[in-house]
Amino acid sequence: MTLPPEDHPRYKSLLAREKLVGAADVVAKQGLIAHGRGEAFDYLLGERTCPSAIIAINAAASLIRKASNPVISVNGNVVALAAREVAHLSEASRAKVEVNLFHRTPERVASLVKMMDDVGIQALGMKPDDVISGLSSERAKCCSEGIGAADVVLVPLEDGDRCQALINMGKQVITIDLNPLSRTAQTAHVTIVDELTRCLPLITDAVRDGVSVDNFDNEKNLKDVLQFISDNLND
Ligand code: PTJ
Repeated sequence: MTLPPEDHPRYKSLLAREKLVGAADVVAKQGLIAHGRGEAFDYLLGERTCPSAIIAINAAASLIRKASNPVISVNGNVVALAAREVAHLSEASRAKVEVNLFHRTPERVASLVKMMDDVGIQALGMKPDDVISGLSSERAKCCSEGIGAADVVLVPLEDGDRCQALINMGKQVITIDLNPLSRTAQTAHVTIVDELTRCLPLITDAVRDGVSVDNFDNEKNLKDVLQFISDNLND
């Protein structure tokens, strides 16, 4: 990995790109396209965590805290960008971590499980023995002790169809997606419109602080995000 100079005005952004490119064996090529889309939306947000995201972060932390069997589902982008942040959230919440891939190959799953192992997390995913019903993609393959048994699932950088399938199975779904208009963002119970590496530590802090939220309206929250973007553009 070629590290960008720390005084570069776009250091964080360049570092994220280097991490993804440097992990070319585990990040799907399509994941680079997904990242570029995320970057564009982050510009519109002013590359900061907006107030509506904080509300969603607290709602997510509350759901994870109160869950009997929370699971963090990770893909190539998530592990390449934020393995350590995922590990911290898993440790704080006792949520299991499962590698669940759209572009699934045994080699990619094994490498991603190894990367999570390197940060102290024994991730599930190597031996799928269950399915997410209603999905025809490879992403249907999951583990009975992970996503299969989960009551709350955090699915960052989701590709769309799985969110609805998990909801149809009766699970509470939290997503992290910089695009407030994506199908996943519009479908999840809690959508955090924020950058992955920026919001994961905030969710972990909120879990540690014992945050409890009773009323959360995802539709209203997404409208507020769009208003925030619009105000941002007008300023
Ligand atoms: O690793 P695999 O095989 O499971 O493949 C994963 C990808 C990323 C290819 C797959 O999930 C995919 O195609 O995702 P999409 O449909 O492009 O959706 C990803 C969403 O995440 C988009 O709406 C992006 O705006 C958003 N996004 C990208 N990078 C970030 C992000 N959101 C938050 N933080 C980011 N860093």
